[in-house]
Amino acid sequence: MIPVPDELVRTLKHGDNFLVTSHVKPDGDSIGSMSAAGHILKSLGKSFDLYNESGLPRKYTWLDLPAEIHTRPPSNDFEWIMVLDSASPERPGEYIADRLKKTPTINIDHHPDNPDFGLINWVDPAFSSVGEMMSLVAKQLDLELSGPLAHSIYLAVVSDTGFFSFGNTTPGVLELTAGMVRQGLDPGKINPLITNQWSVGMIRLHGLALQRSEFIDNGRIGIICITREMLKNTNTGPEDCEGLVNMLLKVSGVKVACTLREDEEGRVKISLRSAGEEDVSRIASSLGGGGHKNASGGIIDAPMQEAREMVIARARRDIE
Ligand SMILES: [Mn+2]
Repeated sequence: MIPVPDELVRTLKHGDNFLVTSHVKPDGDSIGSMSAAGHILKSLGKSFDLYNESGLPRKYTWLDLPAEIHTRPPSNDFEWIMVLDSASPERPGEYIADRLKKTPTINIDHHPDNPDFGLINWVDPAFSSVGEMMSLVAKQLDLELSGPLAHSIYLAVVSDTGFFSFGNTTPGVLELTAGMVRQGLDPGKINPLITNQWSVGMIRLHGLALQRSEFIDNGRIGIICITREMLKNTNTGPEDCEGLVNMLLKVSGVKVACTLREDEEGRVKISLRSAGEEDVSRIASSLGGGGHKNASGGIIDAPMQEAREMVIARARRDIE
C-alpha cells in the first residue's frame, strides 16, 4: 500500500504555484523537508517559493537548496501553501497563521498532536521525520533519490532520528537510507557537514552549561538552566543550545532530561528528552507544550526558578 494520499499527489501534479514553509527556528527536518519539497516541485516544473520566518540557519548553508529561503513572503499570490513539520498552524509564525485562513493548505507532519489544520492533511506519527515522508512523495512521482534531493532527505532523517539512534529508527528509515547510499550518497562526506558546525562560543557555552548541570530525584532528573547572561558571556544565541539536553541523558540513571532557557524576562523555553519508555510529551503537554514521546518541549511564562520548580514537580510525578 502506498501511504501518500492520492489527493496530495494529484495536487502536486496539477497545482502550479506553491509556498513551502516550516516552523520558526527550523531544525534539520524542517530545512531538509522544505528543501526536498522544493527539489520535487522543481523537477515537476512548478513555480514555488521557500519561506521560513527565521531564515536558513548558518549551520545548513552547505545544503544545495532548490531556491533561496525567504524570510519575508515574496508575494501573497499562492495557489497552495505547503506547511511541513509543524504541529499547529501557528508554528510557522504570524504571516502563515493568518495566510492559512485564505489559502488552501497542504499539511504534512509527523507530530502526534497535529490537528489536521490543512485542506489536504498527511499526518502520520509513524514516520521518523517529514523528510522521510517527502522521500515517499518523490518515489510516488518516480523521482530518483540522489544528489541534492537525497542530501535534503538525509539531513531531515538523521536530524530527527539522532543519526539512527532514537526509537523512531525503523526498518523503513534504514532501507530508505541504504537506497540513497546505493544511489551515491556518501555518509563520510555529508556527516561532517551536518555535525561539525560549532562555533568556539558554542563549545564554551556547552562547557559552562554542563558544569552547572544538576541531577536530582536520586539522579533520575537531569536539568540545566541556561540564563541570558550565559549566552551573552559566550557570545552565543538560543540556537547554540541545541544538543545540550541530550548530553544529560548520557549520565547513567537519568530518566528525564531537561534544559530551561531564559529567552526573555519571565519567559522560559523548556526542552525535554527521555530514552526508552519514559514519555516526556506528557510532561510537556501538562505545561502547555507538546511533542514526541522521547523529545518534546514548550514555553513557560514564569521566572527561571519558578519554571524550574514546575518542571521538576511535574517530572517527579511522572516518573513515579
Ligand atoms: Mn520533524
